[in-house]
Amino acid sequence: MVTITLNGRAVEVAEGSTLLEAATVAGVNIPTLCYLKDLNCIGSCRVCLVDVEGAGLVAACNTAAAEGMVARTDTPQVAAARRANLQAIMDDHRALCATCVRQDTCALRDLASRFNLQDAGEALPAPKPWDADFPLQRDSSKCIKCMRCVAICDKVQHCGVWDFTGTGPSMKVIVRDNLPIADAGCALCGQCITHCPTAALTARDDVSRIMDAILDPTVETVVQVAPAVRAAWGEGVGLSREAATPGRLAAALHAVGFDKVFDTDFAADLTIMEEGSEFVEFLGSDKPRPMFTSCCPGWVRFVKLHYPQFTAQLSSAKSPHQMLGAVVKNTLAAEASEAGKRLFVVSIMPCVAKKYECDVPQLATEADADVDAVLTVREFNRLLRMVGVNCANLTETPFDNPLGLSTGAATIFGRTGGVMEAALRSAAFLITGENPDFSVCDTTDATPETPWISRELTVGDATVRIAVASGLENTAKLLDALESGEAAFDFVEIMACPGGCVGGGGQPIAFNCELASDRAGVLNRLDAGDTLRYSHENPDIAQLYADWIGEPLSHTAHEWLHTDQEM
Ligand code: HC0
Ligand code: SF4
Repeated sequence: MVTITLNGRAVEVAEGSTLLEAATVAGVNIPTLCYLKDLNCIGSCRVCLVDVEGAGLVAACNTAAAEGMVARTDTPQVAAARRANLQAIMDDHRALCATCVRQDTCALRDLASRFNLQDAGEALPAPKPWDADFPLQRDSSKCIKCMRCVAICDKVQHCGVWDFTGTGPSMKVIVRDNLPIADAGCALCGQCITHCPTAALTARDDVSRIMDAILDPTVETVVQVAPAVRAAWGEGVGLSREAATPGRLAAALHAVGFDKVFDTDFAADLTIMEEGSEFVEFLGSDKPRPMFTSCCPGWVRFVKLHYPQFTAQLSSAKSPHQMLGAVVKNTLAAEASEAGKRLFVVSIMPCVAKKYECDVPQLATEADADVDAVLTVREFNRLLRMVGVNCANLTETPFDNPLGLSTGAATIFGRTGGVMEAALRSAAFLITGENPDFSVCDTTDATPETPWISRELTVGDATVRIAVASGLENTAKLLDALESGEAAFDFVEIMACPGGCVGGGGQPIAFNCELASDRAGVLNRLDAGDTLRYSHENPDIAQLYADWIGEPLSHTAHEWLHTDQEM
């Protein structure tokens, strides 16, 4: 341990701590822009300056706290130096705050107001054009060169999409090798968006398309919400975790004007029926191990772009929201058409890659594209604010039926390990005829910090080796271990975003605050409190099979719910 004096008070911290970490221990706030814990401690924004006796002004994020050091954060000189550095950043930032999608969550705007800055670079030139169709959008005139996107994409997500050229004032963040973004190996996880302090990186905005559909009298709008949305949607509209219930979420979706409000959780149960049955067949086959889950489109893009040798091992099951879209388009179109309408399916997702997934042509069925448009949770929050929905006053309502009832197994899809846990609950039943104990399938120890977790389970006569990973750097480590033979599994769940969809790139943004595990707790509590906790016990799923699909892996199931991953 070392002891320093910070603002006149003794603070004891672990050896190797930075001044910024020491300040956190002492409860002293130091503003930051470029700092990203353990990933980007480069002191480039110079907003975290502190005054160290004998050394002068230094960046707190990359200066070690040394024994006997005396430092101050609370002098007018420190404030003036931070303010001057902020002004320089602001002068080079095209500040269009009035219409900016990040106006409530911009770390630069927050500090500009806190440091009483008067002028900004509104008059700067517009940026170079960007691929307007790509789900990840960039406005280089808002980039403050903090390098957080470079760090997160390279060190956490293994994609290395971002790079920089030049030095000093002419330094610029660019797409690696100046490639078009569509060719740069981007998995579309959206982590660079949620870790950008400004609106330099955003998701493509599809709110206007959805408004047009809602207002069109010839369109019947059908909306569905992903498992992880229920854990986070309230953050963007000021609702506490307790108030942001699934019932209030369903009411909010009706309030913005959607005609039918269904739940992706229903289709998560359907996915388990299909993928669980596929896995039981796979176990009895001599196909190469392991089988991988395929419901996360960031992961599917990543494997196809970076580890194509594993593509053939993806489950053929479509992701739940694509399955729900296919079921809606195949079972409800006739009724809508009799009423003179066409169906328009919208998915509210914690994810940016789903915007790409819904446009993949081979996922369409004969009836139509499964899903017509995807909104992130942030866009949904904007829609709620635009329509003026007072979410706190909404009376809770159930999701519409028959595609609205779900089990706790489906709810936990939204956190890392949840798909595996839900699949094991039902695969064990399919093999033994009995429901397994929940503790046998428990994956709650899967975290973004562990490269992967693994188990060896006995199911009937079979031994099943499973692994779960989230975050694409962790995923790359696992794939490398599988390739070298250092690890061997039968079934592997991958989620591209650290912590799974709860930490998704389409979730509400909280600067320098990782909320995935807190949100996972919401899903775990919903699962524990559910009367139905096994996908195969969802009565409406049984009805869907009886009325339309026959049985898992039937011809219709293949037509509607599966795809050829190698296409
Ligand atoms: Fe997920 Fe999904 S669990 S990918 O994280 O499988 O986005 O929440 O909707 O489709 O259900 C995201 C979340 C989903 C899908 C589900 C899967
Ligand atoms: Fe990298 Fe993900 Fe951003 Fe793509 S979306 S550039 S993979 S962090």
